[in-house]
Amino acid sequence: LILESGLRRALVREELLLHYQPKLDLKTQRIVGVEALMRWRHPTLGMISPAQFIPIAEETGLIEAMGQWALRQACSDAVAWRRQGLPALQMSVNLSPRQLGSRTLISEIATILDESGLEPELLELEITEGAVMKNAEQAVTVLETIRGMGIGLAIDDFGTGYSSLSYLRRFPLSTVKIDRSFIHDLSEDTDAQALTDSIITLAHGLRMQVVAEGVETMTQLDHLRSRGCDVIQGYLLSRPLPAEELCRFVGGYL
Ligand code: G
Ligand code: G
Ligand code: NA
Ligand code: MN
Repeated sequence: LILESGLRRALVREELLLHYQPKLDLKTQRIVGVEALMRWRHPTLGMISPAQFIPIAEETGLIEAMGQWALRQACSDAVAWRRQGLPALQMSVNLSPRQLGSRTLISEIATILDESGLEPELLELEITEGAVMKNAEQAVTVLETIRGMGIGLAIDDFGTGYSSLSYLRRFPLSTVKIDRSFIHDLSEDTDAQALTDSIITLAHGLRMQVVAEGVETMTQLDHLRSRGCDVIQGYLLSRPLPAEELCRFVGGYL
């Protein structure tokens, strides 16, 4: 309850911020994009993890305003980095189930792209299976509209929900993100290897790009590269960074 009332004020008091975690293309060895991850700097409690406040924001509906803020901030940071001379990076932003169900989502995205000047091809939205399951029919229509605008669509935490396979066919996805629980078990667990290998083959068969999240070791990276995984994200490369640090990280990587 304390968090809920605090969250209502967090937006206006500018206590929310975004950190950015870089993604590495395994074929070109270049940073190709970043995922925007929300943070809440509470005036007395300090940094609060999204794992704690996103569920509350989702329940109370505050996520709609927060998500809109995050999208606007992320697009504007992406354009600012370009102006500072960084190469074009794809900006990935998480979309919650509630946002996906919002009637105004499409017009909000269009307005934010227009105002920021970010090319739609450089934006990607990350959704979870739970989000599309809530109202599959409506979701297909919304997702097709988003793809029609040229925006990328990633399915997040893939492999942890239900009916994964049918969703891969029904939804116009461009990217599959393998859940980090599979990546974590890659080194010792042959079942995790079999699952990871299958997801990569399946996604490529459906002409989707594969991102592995939560990559922490070279062993994991080597396995993923040998299986043709396209992109990795995780502490091995970098933790999520504040905007200026991300800018320096990418600059130093070139
Ligand atoms: O950054 P961290 O690993 O602590 O994130 C925890 C969870 O919060 C993850 O599942 C992540 O997807 C989610 N999350 C982080 N930022 C956002 C956001 O801007 N919007 C939504 N909907 N979820 C987010
Ligand atoms: O659900 P989602 O994929 O959006 O969650 C992203 C979360 O995972 C972020 O909170 C981020 O801080 C965390 N994360 C990013 N890289 C790693 C990693 O290599 N290992 C672990 N354990 N968590 C990570
Ligand atoms: Na995500
Ligand atoms: Mn994820």
